[in-house]
Amino acid sequence: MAQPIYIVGHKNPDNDAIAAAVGLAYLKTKLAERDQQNNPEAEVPTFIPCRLGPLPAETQWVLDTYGVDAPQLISDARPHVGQVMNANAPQIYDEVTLIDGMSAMKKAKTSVAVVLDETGSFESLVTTSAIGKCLIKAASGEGDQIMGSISSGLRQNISYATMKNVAKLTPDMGLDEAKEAMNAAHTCWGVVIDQYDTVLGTVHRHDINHAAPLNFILVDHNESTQAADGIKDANVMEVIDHHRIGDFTTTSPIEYLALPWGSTATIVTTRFREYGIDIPKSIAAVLLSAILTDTVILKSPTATSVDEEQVAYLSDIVGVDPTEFGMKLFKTRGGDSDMPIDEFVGADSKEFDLGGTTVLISQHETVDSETSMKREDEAREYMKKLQGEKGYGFVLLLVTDILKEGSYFLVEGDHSLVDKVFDIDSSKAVWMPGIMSRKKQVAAPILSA
Ligand SMILES: [Mn+2]
Repeated sequence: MAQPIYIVGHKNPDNDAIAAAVGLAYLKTKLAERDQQNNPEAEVPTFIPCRLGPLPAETQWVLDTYGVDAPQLISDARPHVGQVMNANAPQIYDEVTLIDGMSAMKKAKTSVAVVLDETGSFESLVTTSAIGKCLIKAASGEGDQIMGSISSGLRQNISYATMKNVAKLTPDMGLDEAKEAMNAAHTCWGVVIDQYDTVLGTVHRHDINHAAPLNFILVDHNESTQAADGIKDANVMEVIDHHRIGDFTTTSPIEYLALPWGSTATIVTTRFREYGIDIPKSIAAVLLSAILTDTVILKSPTATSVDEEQVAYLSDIVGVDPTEFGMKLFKTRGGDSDMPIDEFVGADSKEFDLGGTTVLISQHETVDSETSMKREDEAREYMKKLQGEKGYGFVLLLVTDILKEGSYFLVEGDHSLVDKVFDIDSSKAVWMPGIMSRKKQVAAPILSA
């Protein structure tokens, strides 16, 4: 059977990193199925969407709402015990005889079997060679006598041949760790048991020493600092990305698709369309959500006409208005009414030095500034406290409404500089249309004043 192919986005995944993996795994599977129709010999590999961290709130929401499985959580790109184990070893009970054990192994075409106690829990392993040794020991006499002693030997209980030492492993254990466990138990054999005490398979030291690197397709990233740990030891087959090309290198030629569009989900959507593969509603919703979050509902300067076109195409399939759908996504991030106030004000804050005075400029991005502004008094109180404690010249909070495309300015402390730079009276909240970027539109003019 062909080795599975893992499709994974960057560390600390955002919605796009996850959606691109989900969408591409679906597309690749459909393409492989189509190849198989034309060529029945062709194998359909398993494409496994993966992720390197928790699901963002909006991803959780879209997966739940449209009934899509979350990608598998992985910790790194190296093979783990679960990927090298032999899952075919038969499971037998400890009351059986050596001959029963032999026939179970013959049937399963393996040289190892798992022995369970009467409660069904793991007891030990047994191998064909250990049974052979038992029989040699049992053999006595000459000629027919030998035959007789062997056949009665075969009727001995399986426990005569079971191993004394077996390392207990878990499927997510790294191979180095598994090797250590085997060394500690003075054995070449391990048994893989999950958290429900179910035996999943067996591992021999040989399986670990000869483990093949795993196959990967990278989406929404290419730089090694953002990639799964151990990616350098993996077999990267393909990259689909919309970021700058960093330190990515390979030893052999691969498919590498990088386009300066608003999201990786946009690129994946165009691939579906180029290949003429229908996008089901559920997958369309996942891809649409990622284009909308990565491009801030097409308002970000990174959004292109290609993104717009895919948003129109996908929202048609899903049957939603893209702006309303995008708002729902951003609202799942919550926080406007229930976020602790220190986070509301301080989660995205930066200090700036104005030659002697330090000021703090914070930004709270929202799709619902009305709800956010209901917390104005509470925010101001916290800002005042911050200002006093840290001795800031002023604390400026931008409550940026990404839908209305503007920001409320809230200032505590000496607001004369802000007033001068922006020609406003910020003794109370002021709505500033068009101001979205702290770096370009707020900090820069304040610093150069
Ligand atoms: Mn992206």
